[in-house]
Amino acid sequence: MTAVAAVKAALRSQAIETPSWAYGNSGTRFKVFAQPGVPRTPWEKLDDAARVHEHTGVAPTVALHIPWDRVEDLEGYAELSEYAQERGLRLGVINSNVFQDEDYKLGSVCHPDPAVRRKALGHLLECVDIMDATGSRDLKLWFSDGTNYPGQDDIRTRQDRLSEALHAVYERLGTDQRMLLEYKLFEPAFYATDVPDWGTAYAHCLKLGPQAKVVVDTGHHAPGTNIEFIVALLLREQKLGAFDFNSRFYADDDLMAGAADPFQLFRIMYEVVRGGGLTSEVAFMLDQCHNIEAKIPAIIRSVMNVQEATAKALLVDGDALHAAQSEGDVLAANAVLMDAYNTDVRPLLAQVREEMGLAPDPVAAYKASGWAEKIVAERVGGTQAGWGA
Ligand code: LRH
Ligand code: MN
Ligand code: MN
Repeated sequence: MTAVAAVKAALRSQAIETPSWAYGNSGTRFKVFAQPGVPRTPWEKLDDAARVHEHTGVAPTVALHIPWDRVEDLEGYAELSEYAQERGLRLGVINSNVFQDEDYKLGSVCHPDPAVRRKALGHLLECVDIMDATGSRDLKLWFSDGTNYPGQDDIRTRQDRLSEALHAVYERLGTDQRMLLEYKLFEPAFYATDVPDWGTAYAHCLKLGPQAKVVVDTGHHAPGTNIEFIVALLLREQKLGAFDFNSRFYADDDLMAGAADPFQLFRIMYEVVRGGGLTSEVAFMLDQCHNIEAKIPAIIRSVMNVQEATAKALLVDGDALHAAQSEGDVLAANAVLMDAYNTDVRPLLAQVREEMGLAPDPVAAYKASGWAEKIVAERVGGTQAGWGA
């Protein structure tokens, strides 16, 4: 296989997971600008996700968020999974949610009250039941737990409580299932977050075992953090389970992946390629909200941005880079990386799409499809994603 053929093959087999909540209305805490035609049910979210996959060819799975995508019972989830399959999709990561109930004011699995901890654990275990019904491999855990004031609760005891809950969930996993632990620097807790960084997540996952992996949400770091270093390290330790891709300018902005800093996304994807992470062992998810822009084309654009970063990463001339690095030629090594980054990969990706039987420009194809007009006409009273409002 020629080098270009190998790059194309890798791009064809790439899979980017879209989040159900990106299809619904969302906003900031100041205002939700509702858009006409947004999905009213999880089923309709899948209808929209099918459009994204139809035009990009690389977005075959959809992440659910429970309870935002709650259906009646476990049979309902199995039906939802069948519905997805009928549309050429599969249900992906199940995202748990222990951050929106009144009871969770002082935390969920780290709460001082054992009754609240039991309730939170009950939800996490219910999510594994849902994974059994949907056939999902991964459970994603993000905890809003933390404290706002020094002395508010005992930092170490909270780690013990966290560990206890994580172990209980781990025990419940089937042999083919995994749990993914997501960290976030701050928010909603402002003094001490219980899983604030990759190190904390990694330490817990290491103790749990091989089915526990870390999620890197690109919006969850302090400004200036070298995220690609974290990616390289986690891959090296076989502990990188997934990405939540999005862009940030300030905090957890959840803007379109690759919009704020495409160079950072390229550097991350380079480490993924370098570390052999471009496989199904790493779930490449988007975790974003589209507050003011049209949602479906924004999701398509985000998928394309991840593809472009991946294509550039795949184009890095490994031999030339290695030679320059071995010789200690700083400028030459940097130039090899920059050459790949500065390549316009849009024609290559258009070609890949055409070879897959797709239109070369997915956004234009979506606009021409009439789907946007159809959903506005047919769907009245769309739902809120449940996040950021
Ligand atoms: C938390 C987070 C986490 C949630 C999602 C909606 O900030 O990144 O992944 O599940 O947002
Ligand atoms: Mn996230
Ligand atoms: Mn987030």
